[in-house]
Amino acid sequence: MKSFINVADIGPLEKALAEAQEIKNDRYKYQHLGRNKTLLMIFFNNSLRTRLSTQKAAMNLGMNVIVLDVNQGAWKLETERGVIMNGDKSEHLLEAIPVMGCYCDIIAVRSFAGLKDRDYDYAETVVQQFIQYSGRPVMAMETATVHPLQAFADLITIEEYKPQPRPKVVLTWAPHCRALPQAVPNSFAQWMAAADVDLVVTHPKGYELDPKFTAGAKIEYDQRKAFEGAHFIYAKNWSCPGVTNPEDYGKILTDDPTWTVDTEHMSWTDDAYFMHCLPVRRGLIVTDDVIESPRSIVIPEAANREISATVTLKRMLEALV
Ligand code: AN0
Ligand code: CP
Repeated sequence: MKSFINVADIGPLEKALAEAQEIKNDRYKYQHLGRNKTLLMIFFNNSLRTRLSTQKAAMNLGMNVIVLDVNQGAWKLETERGVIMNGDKSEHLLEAIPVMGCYCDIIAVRSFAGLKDRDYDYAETVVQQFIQYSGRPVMAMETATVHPLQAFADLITIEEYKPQPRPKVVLTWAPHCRALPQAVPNSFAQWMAAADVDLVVTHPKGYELDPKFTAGAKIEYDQRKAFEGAHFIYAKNWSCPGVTNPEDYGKILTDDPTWTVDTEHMSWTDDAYFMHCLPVRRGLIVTDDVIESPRSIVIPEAANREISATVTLKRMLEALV
């Protein structure tokens, strides 16, 4: 695998899931693969799970790891071309990226959507520059539009907990006080569409995700109808993707509290498991009762981030010449 961005990059999902199980049984099995190989993790945004689980995965594989928080201690980076750099930014990404590539074998990048310019975000401008100029394979640790390590971990979790073949999986929008990216729901929809599940996406009007990610999913605007018969409820907030109204891109269109997942919502389902990628704001996305209930699997879901990252890095190491 050269870079890891989309579901197609991992190949057949049954094979990836079998490898996840193999790693789970012995997470140090491939420790020889990473000997004298270095992973450089670049963070433009905050992280708890991605930072820890990806670093742990690299250590499982015997790699060396360097972590750089671009906003803490590095030079402030300019990302646009053609600007006169007389402001607070001391270095251009176009020099910084090839320099970063000199010190590692694989680069992992976290760079969220700016949520101001849809074309800039959806062209994956920052990550494409890493792919083009670093000379290294790039692993997405949540980019402007995708979060494949999360979606892969979600798939592993669903595989482990599903009560029947082809379970009903519901991705539901829920309210939030700050505008959030669409990367998590985009990747979740993309990976579920490729998996053996029935995917229903539910959200208020105006929150339609980019159809390139939701192809194959059923869109249901009535949240109650969507929840009926569900085996998994996957809650997430996202800001307006700007599909129907480009000028609303990145905006909060509603904070309707009736979309918060509470025990009544869960009673509409077929005793569904509750999932969320975390971090989650209680009282907005989900109530305390639901997230603390025995049907909440947010912690095993987070634990599977180590597994998805180990399988992914293993594949990337195998592809190095
Ligand atoms: C981020 C998001 O919604 O994309 C990261 C989630 C993994 N969440 C926040 O910024 C709170
Ligand atoms: N789920 C997830 O990616 O969490 P972090 O933002 O803490 O890494």
